[in-house]
Amino acid sequence: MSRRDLPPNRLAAALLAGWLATAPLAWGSVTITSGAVGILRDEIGAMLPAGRVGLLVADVSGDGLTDPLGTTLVVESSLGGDSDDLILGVYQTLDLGESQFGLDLSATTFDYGGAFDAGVPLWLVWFPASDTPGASVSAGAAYGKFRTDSIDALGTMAWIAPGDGTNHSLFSLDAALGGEPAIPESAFTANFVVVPESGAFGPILSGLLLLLGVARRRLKPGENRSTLGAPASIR
Ligand SMILES: [Ca+2]
Repeated sequence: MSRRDLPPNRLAAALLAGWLATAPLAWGSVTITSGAVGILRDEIGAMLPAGRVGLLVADVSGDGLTDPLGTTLVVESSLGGDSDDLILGVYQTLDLGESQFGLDLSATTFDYGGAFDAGVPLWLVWFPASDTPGASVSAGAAYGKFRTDSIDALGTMAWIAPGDGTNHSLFSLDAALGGEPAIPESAFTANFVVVPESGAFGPILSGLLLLLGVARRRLKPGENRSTLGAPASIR
């Protein structure tokens, strides 16, 4: 499938967006008039079905993304519930054409304020197991995150907050959807895991301490620790 195979209405919208991008309509907000990302995949590389939740996130401090444990999946919330990573848009996967699933970013509007201004990195974040906007992100869930400084041939912006008062189109597509440059499938795979609640580390830590205790008891004077058969991680 090539970009020529995208549904005519989406292609027309993309072309219109490119024209509108040259004509700022109003100061004080940014509008992504048209955009799409895909094909989005789960942690084993399988294409997501319809309805799975994805986010557009601004990393306001530019220090990377906070772990999303406890994030409420709504606009103006933040990753982890209290971070600089501001949620600008909440979407659900849909058919972008010929049963290729991703997110339609069209009609996303956001305002700058405080430390959030043009130039900060933007991110796509998606949760293969989440199908309910407004719900919270659970411990141990797989998620994906993506951004690039490249501008797709259909787009007018990279994943960087654009100038105030401008309209843009934002596309990042893999080869199956005709991306130029094509995004590798691995970049759209959910390669990250939400960390467990801090309490869940207790049993793991206890196990490690027990293992260290056993190793110490088996150590005789003058004996080399490396001969004790302890796991490589504690040698
Ligand atoms: Ca951040």
